[in-house]
Amino acid sequence: MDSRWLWALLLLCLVHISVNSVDVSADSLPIIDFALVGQQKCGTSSLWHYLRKNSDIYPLAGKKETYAFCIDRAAVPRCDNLLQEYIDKTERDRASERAQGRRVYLGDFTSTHFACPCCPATLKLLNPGLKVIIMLRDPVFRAHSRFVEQVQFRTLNHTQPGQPPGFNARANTTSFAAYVDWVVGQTEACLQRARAREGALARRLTMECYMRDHVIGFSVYDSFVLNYLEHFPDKQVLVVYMEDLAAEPLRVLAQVEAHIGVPHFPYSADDVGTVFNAHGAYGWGHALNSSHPRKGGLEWASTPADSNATAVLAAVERLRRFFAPSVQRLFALADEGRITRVPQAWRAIYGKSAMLGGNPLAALLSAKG
Ligand SMILES: *[C@@H]1O[C@H](CO)[C@@H](O)[C@H](O)[C@H]1NC(C)=O
Ligand SMILES: *[C@@H]1O[C@H](CO)[C@@H](O)[C@H](O)[C@H]1NC(C)=O
Ligand SMILES: *[C@@H]1O[C@H](CO)[C@@H](O)[C@H](O)[C@H]1NC(C)=O
Ligand SMILES: CC(=O)N[C@H]1CO[C@H](CO)[C@@H](O)[C@@H]1O
Repeated sequence: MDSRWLWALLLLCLVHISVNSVDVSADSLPIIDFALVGQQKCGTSSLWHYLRKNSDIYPLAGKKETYAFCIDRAAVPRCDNLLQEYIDKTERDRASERAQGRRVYLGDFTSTHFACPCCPATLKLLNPGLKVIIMLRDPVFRAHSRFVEQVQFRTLNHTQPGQPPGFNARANTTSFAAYVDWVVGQTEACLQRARAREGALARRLTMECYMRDHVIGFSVYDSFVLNYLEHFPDKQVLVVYMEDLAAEPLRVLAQVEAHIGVPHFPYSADDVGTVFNAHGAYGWGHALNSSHPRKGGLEWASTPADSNATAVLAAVERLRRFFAPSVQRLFALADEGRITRVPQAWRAIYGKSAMLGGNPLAALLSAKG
């Protein structure tokens, strides 16, 4: 036989072996493997950057924030976007993996899909076996962090075109204390109307109240966590905490990888030494490196309009009392083994006995001077 034929035969065999070593045919893989759904300002950017070291993980469309079913600063999600367009994107990504003969774990990284009543049902349509990841952070610190960011971006009172206004839209202030007064008042009035209804409608209206403010409402986690748990079995929903990611990044990364089912990547200490979008340093060019001490999410950049420390502390205490019932419902979910154990520090701030005493956040904040 002509040697060219032999070579061709050999090549065919090799191609056959490599194609069959990993089953990457389109219909054997889910449309999407996992979704990191949020919450904003809870360390999702850091987690995203760390996970990108693992080449078996691929973010949908190669980016963070697809905003597929809910955009930023929107009081209403858009789960009625064309699903075929979403599927087309995933198929393009799958095709490029296939070209490399690799089984890549495709994930949607969008931090606005958490505070979104219709998102779990939509994501479940795409993959009933979806692995969901939720990142949370101390709610008062998250709210303050989002406030500082929005003041810095000058977008606090912005509303997306065509959207009903959030409570933020009329908050023409750059003072955190004034903002808390305004939004907590609005939210409480909204909740009172929601609670006059019953069952699923009351739960839905409650979520709508929280959706109307991405600074304070988005820090009320329990109803959004429960919304995901209503649509997916508990074991498909992993809750992780920014405080834990800061304290033990390697352990949390291993936990997330095991949840996705992706092979573990051996991250080095350097890989996880960078904190993204930390206060006052937004954008990729401003990542804080490991020479900055980690505070585990308890960063507090003061706002110029808040020179009255007494007023700030009063606002913080009002928020702590506003968030406590929601945080206590997370404690209950954790105690029942339905979600990951909540950071111990949260119990000292929002636990039932902590609520009987003075504000433990006051000491924390004045220590920061
Ligand atoms: C937003 O607030 C700023 C002041 O902080 C004000 O100048 C601007 O007009 C406001 N925009 C809207 C849309 O209310
Ligand atoms: C980390 O940041 C500090 C201060 O911004 C800078 O001086 C240092 O060169 C940075 N180190 C690395 C490894 O980027
Ligand atoms: C600071 O805020 C407190 C509480 O809101 C208020 O009672 C006090 O008058 C304020 N002080 C000044 C100097 O504005
Ligand atoms: C919510 C709020 O503080 N609104 C204020 C916006 O500014 C006008 C006057 O400029 C006040 O009258 C509103 O109370």
